[in-house]
Amino acid sequence: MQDLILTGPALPSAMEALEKEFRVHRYWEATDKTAFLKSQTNTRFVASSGHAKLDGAMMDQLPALEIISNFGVGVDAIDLKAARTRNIRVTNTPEVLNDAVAELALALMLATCRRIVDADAHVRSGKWPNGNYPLTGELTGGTVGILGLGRIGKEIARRCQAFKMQVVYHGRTKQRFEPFPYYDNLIDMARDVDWLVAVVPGDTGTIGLVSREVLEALGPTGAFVNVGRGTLVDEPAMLDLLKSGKLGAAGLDVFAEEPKMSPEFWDLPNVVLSPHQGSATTKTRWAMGDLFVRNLLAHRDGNPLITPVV
Ligand code: A2R
Repeated sequence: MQDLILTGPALPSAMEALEKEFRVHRYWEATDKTAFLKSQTNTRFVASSGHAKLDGAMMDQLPALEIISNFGVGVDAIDLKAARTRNIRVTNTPEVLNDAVAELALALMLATCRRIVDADAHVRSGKWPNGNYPLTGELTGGTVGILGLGRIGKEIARRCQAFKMQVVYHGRTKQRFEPFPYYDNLIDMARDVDWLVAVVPGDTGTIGLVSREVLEALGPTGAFVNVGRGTLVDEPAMLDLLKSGKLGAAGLDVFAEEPKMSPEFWDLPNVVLSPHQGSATTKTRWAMGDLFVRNLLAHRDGNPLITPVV
């Protein structure tokens, strides 16, 4: 049996599969990380739970390392350049989570627009008999700008069309075969839409992409939804604009330093908060775990990687 370092807790189904095929060493449980890594100089496999930082310095402590299999599509915790220069392969779990993340994006849009969380609290607190709940907006007829019309972005676009919305998008490149209008400038798109939905990765020059200027362009009647990465938005600026009403509303699944965030978010009535639940369904997490393990097995058995990043 080969040795494998697991950086953080895995789902029971993935754990069972890993333990059947590898001798699993639990990095997150080691109190002395340096001593742990020193004991792993012959280890060729790393299974990353997606959160632990894997930088060049750590890779250097594992001279036999050949592959890092990441649980999740976002690989921003892994230094890909460092992996490439050391001939370390990296895999992720794309596609299998598209529907779940797209569903959550729509759920956040609906909850934000129809004020579902606040309306639920209104009923539970017994206020309904004293008067009707205030009128809300609706998605129908609105325009949504998708920042990142990739695998997940396209699923969000389809669902928005089903809600009778107009779809436009921004990315670094215009996609020839997509029917949606393209904006090469994010501020221009933000100015023209009712909803800005962000689903770009955290590792492709996206830090702070949704700047104060972008959010101001979205404006008091606009809403921002983030199911990508917390780092892609200027979070303090967003908080400031939500507090002053210069940004209408937000539905947020990701945060720059999650699970930490400013408690000021908790008091805002125009915000719906979610604890990074995009792919967190039983079915999708099982499929992610399956792909996460199968990439490791493919490498071990000399087969082509199923979903390589590097
Ligand atoms: O820029 P393009 O044309 O390569 O489009 C990609 C876009 N994107 C960006 N857009 C603007 N500025 C950037 N600096 C930038 N970097 C990337 O994001 C593409 O349309 C989209 C990413 O699509 P996929 O690679 O297919 O990723 P997927 O599977 O949809 O997942 C997106 C992210 C994950 O990395 C996680 O962070 C999160 O959603 O769950």
